[in-house]
Amino acid sequence: NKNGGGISAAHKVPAVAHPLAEKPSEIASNISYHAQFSPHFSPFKFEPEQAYYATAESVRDRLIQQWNETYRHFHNVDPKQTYYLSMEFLQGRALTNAIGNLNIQDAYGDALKKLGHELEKITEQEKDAALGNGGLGRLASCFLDSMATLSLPAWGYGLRYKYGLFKQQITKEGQEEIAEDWLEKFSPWEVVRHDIIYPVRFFGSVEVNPNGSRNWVGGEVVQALAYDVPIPGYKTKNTISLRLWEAKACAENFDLFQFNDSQYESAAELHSRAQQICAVLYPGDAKENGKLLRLKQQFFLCSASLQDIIFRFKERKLGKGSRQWSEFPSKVAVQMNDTHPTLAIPELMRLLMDEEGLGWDEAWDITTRTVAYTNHTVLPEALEKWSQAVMWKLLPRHMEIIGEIDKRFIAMIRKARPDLESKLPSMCILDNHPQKSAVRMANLCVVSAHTVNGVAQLHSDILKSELFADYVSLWPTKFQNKTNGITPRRWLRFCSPELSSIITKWLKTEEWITNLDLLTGLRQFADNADLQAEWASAKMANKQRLAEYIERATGESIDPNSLFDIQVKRIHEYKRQLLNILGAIYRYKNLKEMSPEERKKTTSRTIMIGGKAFATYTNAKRIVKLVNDVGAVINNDPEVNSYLKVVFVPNYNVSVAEILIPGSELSQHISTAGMEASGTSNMKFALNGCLIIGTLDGANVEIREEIGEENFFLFGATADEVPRLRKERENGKFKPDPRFEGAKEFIRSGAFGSYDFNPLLDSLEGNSGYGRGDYFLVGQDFPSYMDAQARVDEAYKDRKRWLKMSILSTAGSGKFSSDRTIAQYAKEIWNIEECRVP
Ligand code: NBG
Repeated sequence: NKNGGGISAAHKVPAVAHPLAEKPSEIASNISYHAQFSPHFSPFKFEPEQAYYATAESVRDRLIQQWNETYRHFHNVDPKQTYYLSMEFLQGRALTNAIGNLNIQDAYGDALKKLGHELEKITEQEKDAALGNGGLGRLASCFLDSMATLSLPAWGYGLRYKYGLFKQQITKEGQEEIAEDWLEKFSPWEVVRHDIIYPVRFFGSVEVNPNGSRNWVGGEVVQALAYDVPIPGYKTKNTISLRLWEAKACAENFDLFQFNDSQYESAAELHSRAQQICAVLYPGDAKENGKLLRLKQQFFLCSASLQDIIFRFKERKLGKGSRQWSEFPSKVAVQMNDTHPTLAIPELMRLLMDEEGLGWDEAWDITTRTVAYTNHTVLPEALEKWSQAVMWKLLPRHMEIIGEIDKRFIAMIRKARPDLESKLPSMCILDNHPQKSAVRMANLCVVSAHTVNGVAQLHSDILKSELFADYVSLWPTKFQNKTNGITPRRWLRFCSPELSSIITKWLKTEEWITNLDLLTGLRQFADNADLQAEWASAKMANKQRLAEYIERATGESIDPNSLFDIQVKRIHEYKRQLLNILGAIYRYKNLKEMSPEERKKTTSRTIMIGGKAFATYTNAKRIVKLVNDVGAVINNDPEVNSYLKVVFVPNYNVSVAEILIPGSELSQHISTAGMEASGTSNMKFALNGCLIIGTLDGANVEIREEIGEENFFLFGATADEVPRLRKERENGKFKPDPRFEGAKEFIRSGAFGSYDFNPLLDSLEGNSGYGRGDYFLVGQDFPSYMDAQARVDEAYKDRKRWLKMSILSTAGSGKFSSDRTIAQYAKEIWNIEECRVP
């Protein structure tokens, strides 16, 4: 065995020590025990893969102890609890995080050494749990980490997709999507709860009982089975649950008679239809049945979670008698992560009325005091609208309830606020447009939720002044801001141990890991030569690790002495990767025109761009192709490739981010102002001492405030200028910058190959309109972007100044801890308190 330990190590030490063993030798014996007695592979194999599963299982043993204690404690104390409903959780890998949160990394490192393995290599065996698309899903995962760390009584509820976000492969054609089978072998982090299972109905009809009550009957019923994932807190015993539902057909739905009659497909049909529900994250919804499947997923999550929440509420009886329903909102807070779980509203109404026998007024009072809604975007295409026809078919009882909510809302406006009557067509829930009648999910949320929040100050202001402006005078206190945050455990402590040690050394405490505001203590040392030297060497180590990764992933060798400039996020026109690559093209053109002497005076850069394009988003895929083709030319041009490289980082995901972010020096957050609700990677980069070039958009605004405007490379139009600029452009008043025209012309000339990039370039021309006429103002912002880039080049030449700015970035990032965000949700929206396991 090339790892040294191998077979003999795994099998010489069968005796299992206590699961909470602290000595490396005992931990080693626990790991060996799992390799031998929780076998998933043929015996006598102890390669890194087997070592990973055995290590994960031994860590899980520890978690299960704390986890059970947490359940018991919550049960006994019976506090108000928060339930975070989200269609997405982008968890990434769990092993490093669990070992780190339990603070046992050294002991596990030593134990694995005894077994002939290296912890770092073992952790790389784990597949990312990618049950999310991007920022929204990763935010949910950071929130869980903070809820556990703050010892809050809280749960995450999601779906157990078999295939998470696709794997991105780059071929000659550009991006190719490959199914990512994260459960291919199994996940050691989930525990199936065979006793937690609820029926969820689809289709059918509404039956009216003689007493006037209504019941949803018929249709098809599938079972929701719970899989729990432990979420350990940092420096607390509290370990909370992410409960993921899986869909199963009931045994009685399997038609044995048909099967025995050799009609295999129809006999198994319900089974396969049940399996479809949790098959993939975000099924394509271009066609009707894709839309239906997505709606089924959303309802499945809401119904199973609410049945579970109600079960728990009823199970914990106060004293001897049973609980009063009126207490429900003082025991339960439901947070809807975007509009995806909006069906929680009519489903809670239905369960309370039809299953529990409450009247409308009481059910409505309970529901509205329980649910809160977070908006994550103002992009029109992301605001969900479901066809009324599809909804009537799939959820007839819920459509009755939604109709009634709407009717009462309209009546209330007419009575209490006749001044708003003219706004009703856009404020009400049902859009009864004859051809495309729809249910507006965001309106249902605003009408029903006690609180609506945006995810950064600017975004929350825009919600109040534009998207939801009409509701503000009606419910002035309903709208709040909760600026996003990120967990400093995963995004600094664990992904950059070198920088973390330096911070701890200079602050003389580790407390910053749970009280991130303490980072301001670094400000006083920003000029200190010793700190700067240590800082530079940690950054260099991270850059080297990143360079090695890039070489492995792409074959491209990059120079760690060049400026590492990174833009990683989903590919979208509003995020303007196109601005980045046009800037790179201009830089290349410029370098080509310089003399060798002049070139030597420039700042060498490695521009890295990564991110996935939605499978059917053609322009986004063209951008991926363009970045790759530009890279192929520049990186192979011996005249300039020691001054500039452009690398497309394939298959960007959480674990790739954990390598890229610590090694970054400059990162780009350059969306058209007003369009990026918050952004969260901007926070991760800044926390890691990376400087930002960016627009006044989303959380950039607050980051710049916190770290100081002199440490932020600002450019571009502001959100309030954007409508005017679009108008001016439409009226032919826009005069493009020659540098912008030159960059586009260079692509058109075929300098980057024969692929037809014209549709992409054409989107930057012509009259304004969504997706054309340069709606995203790339040309408008290009000159100021290039000027900001020139300031970056200058700043980078001054080592001391750059290091100072880098230290000040980290020092000013305290506000962006998700601990702060979650503490605000807990206090200002959920009204829940710490419930710490003794
Ligand atoms: C995204 C926004 C980001 C924001 C995250 C998390 C959606 C619908 N929205 O700007 O685009 O950071 O949500 O709030 O994915």
